[in-house]
Amino acid sequence: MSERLEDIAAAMVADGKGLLAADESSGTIKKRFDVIGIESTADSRRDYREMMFRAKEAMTRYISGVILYDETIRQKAADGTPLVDIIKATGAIPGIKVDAGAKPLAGFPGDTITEGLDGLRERLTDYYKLGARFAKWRAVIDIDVAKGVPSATSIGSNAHALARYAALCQEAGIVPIVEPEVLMDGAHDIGTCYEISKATLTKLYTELYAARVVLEGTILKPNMVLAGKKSGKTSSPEEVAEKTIRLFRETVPAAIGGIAFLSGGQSDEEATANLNAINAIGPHPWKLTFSYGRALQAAPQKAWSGKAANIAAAQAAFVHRAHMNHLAALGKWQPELEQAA
Ligand code: 5MM
Repeated sequence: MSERLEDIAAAMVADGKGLLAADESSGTIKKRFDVIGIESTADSRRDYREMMFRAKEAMTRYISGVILYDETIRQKAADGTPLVDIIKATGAIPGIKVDAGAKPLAGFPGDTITEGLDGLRERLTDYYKLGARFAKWRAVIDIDVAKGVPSATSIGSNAHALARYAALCQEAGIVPIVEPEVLMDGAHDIGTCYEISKATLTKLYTELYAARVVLEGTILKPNMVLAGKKSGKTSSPEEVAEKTIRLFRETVPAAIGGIAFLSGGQSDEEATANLNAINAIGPHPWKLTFSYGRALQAAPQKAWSGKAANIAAAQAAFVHRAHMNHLAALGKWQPELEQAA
């Protein structure tokens, strides 16, 4: 495969394929395993992820790349094959989460700043040698309007950190996924999500330009424009699509390599229906696909439940969700396909 940043970025969003976000940090994967009653150990995490990476139909037809966690990129499968080699053999590209998590922003209660820039240049060199050709950094922007969250300082600091991260990635020959996640956890309405996402993306691209990041060699991983979960409102896919695309047309340069959404706590089918509606109102200046964690993994996780005997069923559940999202990335998904399965 070409090593040019713009070619790697293009491959990440090509042909209706999307990304599997399997980069849960140890704390997050433990929470997921708690739900299915599985102890989180290095071996159980390995077995679970190996199950997905060996789901050949999903990996060869629907998944363009996998975002890994530091532990996983160094792990070997039960038979001794490095997990990275299993991914590469399917034609998918290995990637790596390089941020060190969102921490409280001093002086701004309720806001966070994502850490991880110290020593990043050296870590990227190491990850390149381990096979990573793209990376991910997630900034977290919560919304609580009554409390003044997010502050302009939080948006500015996070955008600046994303730009410094992106520039370091490109220096190392690695495509940066820039993820400024405006959370859907709050009680806000869809219009507020739109405004906060607009302020965030505007600042992000100002910082990326200032840092001399080559936009063609980047992927944006954004939230969709949605009402907050605690608002009790669910926006229709048509409204989500219209507002999300309007937002991007106002703020996201056509030059970027592509867009791969996070699912952010939407149900599996909601995340698919919204992505489909977004692509159905195209053509758009960018490819728009998925980089889902929960919306791709919830079903296979439940089906697997830590038992070797369930591997085939779990892989089938993963293939199904990957297939549905592949169709949505092409604007060709229909709800009946879920029932049929
Ligand atoms: C898979 O979860 C990722 C890692 O989260 P932590 O660092 O908190 O463990 C997360 O960044 C994920 O890649 C994105 O949020 C997208 O995942 P969802 O579940 O929102 O699609």
